[in-house]
Amino acid sequence: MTSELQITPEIEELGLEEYARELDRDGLTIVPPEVNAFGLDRIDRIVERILERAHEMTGVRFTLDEGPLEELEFPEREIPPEIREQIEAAGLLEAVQNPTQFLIQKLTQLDRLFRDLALNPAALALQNYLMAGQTRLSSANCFVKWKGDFGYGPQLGLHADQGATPTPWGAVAHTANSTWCLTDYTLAGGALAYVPGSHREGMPAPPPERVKDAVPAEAPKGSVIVWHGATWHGAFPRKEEGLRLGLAVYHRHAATLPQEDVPGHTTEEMVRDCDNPDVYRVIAGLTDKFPYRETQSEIVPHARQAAAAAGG
Ligand SMILES: O=C(O)CCC(=O)C(=O)O
Ligand SMILES: [Fe+2]
Repeated sequence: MTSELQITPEIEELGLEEYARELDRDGLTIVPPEVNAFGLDRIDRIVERILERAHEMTGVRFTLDEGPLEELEFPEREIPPEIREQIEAAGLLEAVQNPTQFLIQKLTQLDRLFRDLALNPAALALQNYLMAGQTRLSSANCFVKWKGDFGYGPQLGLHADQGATPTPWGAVAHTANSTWCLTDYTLAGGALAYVPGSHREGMPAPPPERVKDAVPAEAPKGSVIVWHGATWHGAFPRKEEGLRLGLAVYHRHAATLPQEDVPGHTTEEMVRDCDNPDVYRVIAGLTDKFPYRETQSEIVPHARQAAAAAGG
């Protein structure tokens, strides 16, 4: 099958053709640290900020080798009985009641390092390839995950991220993910799971039997995993001590709603304090016409000056 997506000048300049072809074929590609060139020194600084923030949010210290140093519990949630039955039938009760991960949100506000990560030219070029040049930020969240046999349950939580947008889907992505591996991604370590080629199925979730087609996205720390919003993915449970940290820079096509109100919370100060203010302004959605924030975004007519003078 030939692609309807066009290789862009940025893809060629950055030598990313093979990654673009893989995205097209499999719906996912892994760009290693030596190709994405973000730099492992900055990845290390990001890991430090994440561990600090995890401590601030939970009151518990985390280390890469040991995970959370104290036992954690989530606030109890009321689940209506009929929903609880559905969750139980899907084999997900344990995942819902005792997850072994949590999310740190709104990271582009926390430190410029996260804005610089979102500006990585290789990751952005692949996002713009998937979205025909119209990529914007949707959210930036870190998945902090530790040992747990259950994870997302027997179905590995397989889903397509662009499930909220209407089908039929086309080649151009409504959303797409650039997840940065802040630690090594391995099968036993709880790597991302995905079904190669599933972006062509055009369905928000696979039928249960397709879990057998899921493979791990194994990658060394500092890699960025880029996948189409239609690609079925989830994750394997982490069987080892320690942490798996995955930083999801989630993108949307300009015509799709963001998860975070990125345009609303991006200040001029944040834009100036990053690697590339002009590009950041665009991906944050600040140069878009919609949604407008002025009371009146279109021009308004008034009585003609000459007529007003003659009449008065
Ligand atoms: O836990 C994971 O690695 C999968 C996360 C996920 O579904 C996503 O980032 O869209
Ligand atoms: Fe997802």
